[in-house]
Amino acid sequence: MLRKEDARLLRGRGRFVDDVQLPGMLHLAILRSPFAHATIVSIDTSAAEASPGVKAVVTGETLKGLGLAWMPTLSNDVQAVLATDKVRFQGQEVAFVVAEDRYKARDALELIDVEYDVLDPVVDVRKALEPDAPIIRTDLEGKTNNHVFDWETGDEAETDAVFARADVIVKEDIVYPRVHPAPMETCGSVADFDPVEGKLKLWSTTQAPHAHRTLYAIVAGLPEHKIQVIAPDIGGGFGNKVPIYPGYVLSIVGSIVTGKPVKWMEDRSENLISTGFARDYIMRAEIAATAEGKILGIRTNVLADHGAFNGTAAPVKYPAGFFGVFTGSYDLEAAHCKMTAVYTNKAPGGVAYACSFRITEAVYLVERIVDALAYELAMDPAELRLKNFIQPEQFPYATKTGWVYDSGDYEPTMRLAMEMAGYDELRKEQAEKRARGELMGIGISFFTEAVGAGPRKDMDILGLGMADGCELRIHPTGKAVVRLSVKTQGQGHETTFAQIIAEELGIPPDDIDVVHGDTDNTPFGLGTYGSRSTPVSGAAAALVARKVRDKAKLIASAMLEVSVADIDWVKGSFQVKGDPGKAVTIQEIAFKAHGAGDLPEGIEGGLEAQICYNPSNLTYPHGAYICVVDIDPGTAEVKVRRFIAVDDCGTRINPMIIEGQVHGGLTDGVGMALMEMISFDEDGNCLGASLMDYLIPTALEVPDWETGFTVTPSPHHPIGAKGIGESATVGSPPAIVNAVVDALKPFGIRHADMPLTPSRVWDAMRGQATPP
Ligand code: MCN
Ligand code: CUM
Repeated sequence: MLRKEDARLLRGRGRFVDDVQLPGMLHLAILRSPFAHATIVSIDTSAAEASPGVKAVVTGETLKGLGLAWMPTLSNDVQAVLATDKVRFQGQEVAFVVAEDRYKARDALELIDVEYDVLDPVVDVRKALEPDAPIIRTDLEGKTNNHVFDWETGDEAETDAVFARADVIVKEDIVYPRVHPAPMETCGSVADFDPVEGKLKLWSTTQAPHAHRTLYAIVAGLPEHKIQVIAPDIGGGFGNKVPIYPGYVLSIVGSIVTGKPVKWMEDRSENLISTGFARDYIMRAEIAATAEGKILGIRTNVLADHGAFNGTAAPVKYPAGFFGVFTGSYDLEAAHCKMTAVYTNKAPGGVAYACSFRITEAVYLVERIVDALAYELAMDPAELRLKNFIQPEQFPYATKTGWVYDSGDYEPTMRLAMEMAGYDELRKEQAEKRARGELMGIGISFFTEAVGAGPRKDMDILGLGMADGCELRIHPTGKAVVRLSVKTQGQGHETTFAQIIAEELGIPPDDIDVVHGDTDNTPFGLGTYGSRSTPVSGAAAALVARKVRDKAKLIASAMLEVSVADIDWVKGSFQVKGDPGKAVTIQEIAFKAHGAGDLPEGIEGGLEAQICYNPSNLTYPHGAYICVVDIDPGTAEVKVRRFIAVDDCGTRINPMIIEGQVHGGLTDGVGMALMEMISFDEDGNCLGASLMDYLIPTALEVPDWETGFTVTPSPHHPIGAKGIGESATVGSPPAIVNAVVDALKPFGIRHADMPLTPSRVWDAMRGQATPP
């Protein structure tokens, strides 16, 4: 089925936050810190206030008076809305101007005079905990270092024991650099506070409208029923639109202060330097195995750069997200991880860019170190993986770090990818080319993801349990409206959720309207991230439709004048058993439910239902990726020649949409593996503040993707579906890096860090790998 939303999006009729125009609307611009770390000595706003068209200039001091200078983050830390004491990263919010138009607001920013006293910044994460490191979070009482948290999973003693009896141990330092999701639409909001009604309407770029509304209620002390959060069309989220940014809060303050609607829309540089980054994990990985290549254990030590505020958006009990699945798709005897997270003078964030809550980092770690092991054992990396897979009869499989994989059948997925690639032929071609001095590499990655957070007993964000509501109403003529708590950012929910209902009820998908992204008109739920929409809300949609069908059955039995036990559900209608000619369609039942005459005793009129779905476990999609690269020995440029991706997301709802999700994620992978990285100079200046410096892939850098699939349904999901939205972003970077490292094998190279730009590959070829 083609995407329903494309009728409007392809004709330029989408309605994004920046399309919202309200009568009398004013525009907000934010003054940001030019320094990574500096004390604010004074701020003079008088010239800005006198600038033409300016309606308000607000600093942190003003917010302090209102008790709004600080706000909670999604990770139990606090973040400055506007800096009061000092600035902690370049690009941090210092003051804002509200003016008649965007240009006047921006011009007035230049007139704000801030005197800073520059402090030494903490830029190198490895030095953040040194005793003489400057202390960033002086706002936290008694804080005498830059430590955020320590976290540990698995069993250290058990892991040490398997390492002690291993024949081979391979150790590698692996860096997953700081990257940025860079959605096409940047973040923004329009706030409209009505002082008479006391009601706030907030259009904003949010992936989680309900969670945001509850937090605004708690932070600002506004009554929750007087806040309406609307996420209209979103031009890509990729996790960038999960956190609450100071800009959203400032537009609310701006509207309250001026009594007018206020729009804030950040530009590309603001987005790149100040909103939620991704990754930034420095990982020491060790793998232990027998001489025959049976993997015994993995251990890792991670140093995590969280920036100036801990603004990660992970379930409360999971400060490192779902990094705990770093044991991957392998049946190990023991595993252990120790992590330390620190503050640095950089923008906050951490969970974004299709990471499945940090599974990107976990999969990169395990798939890289398994390849390093194959290198040491002189074993084929495909063979090594096949030898160590968790076997189908072991599911549900409890990992050594406490996760229960719901289902999986890895070998067929791997074999299909190898067959599509022509793996043996490729190895032959490579051997011939190597003999001629040509650099060709073949890289494999095999991943298992954990997506679909909750269940609520284990998972919550700031105390809000991770479950999702769904409401379904069938109109008298048999058309329907379904209301979701999740929010699409391009994934095609208006199509796929209609398909789920259609499949359950036999109503054509075009007859089903999907309403989402408006807290006044949808049931409560935690929103879209971690590829949880299909695993959680998709389950809710199937179950709410079944609830409607159960009621329809009672009405059908009365209409057909037979007992409930004597009717069957067949494709959109209830039929009398053994007499298919006697039947009523769901549309006829819907009319009866609203129509003249009596309904059976105890049955209320109408045909609708509502549900809140709390998943019993996550879903665990998997996939096998094979990448073929050629490296130009003269320029060290890497060309991805072929990429084979076989994904297993259980039951597939819309194959075309899945294909699109996979293509997008693979393109992300090429970006991260070969060109993307946010870097800083020693003063903490962000060097990736525009798309001239922060490179993202285009059609020129990507091959024609070759995709395939296997289907291993989730046993606990009502339709057996698992998530797919982040699989390819998670799975592809290691395949590409493994391919590049494989191509460089003649140089004796076992590891090289992303992004594998020509200069890094060049240095690696010359045995002088650059420190990351
Ligand atoms: N789908 C399907 N069959 C399945 C699983 C999924 O047809 N077995 C369909 C779904 O119905 C949905 C799409 O594939 O239309 C993605 O579903 P799912 O895996 O449930 O992921 P979400 O809808 O929760 O999307 C979130 C995920 C995340 S977390 C990021 S980050 C990301 C991604 O989706 N951001 C995206 N893909 C994106 N795609 C676009 N275009 N824009 C983004 O911002
Ligand atoms: Cu980790 S990015 Mo998505 O979960 O919105």
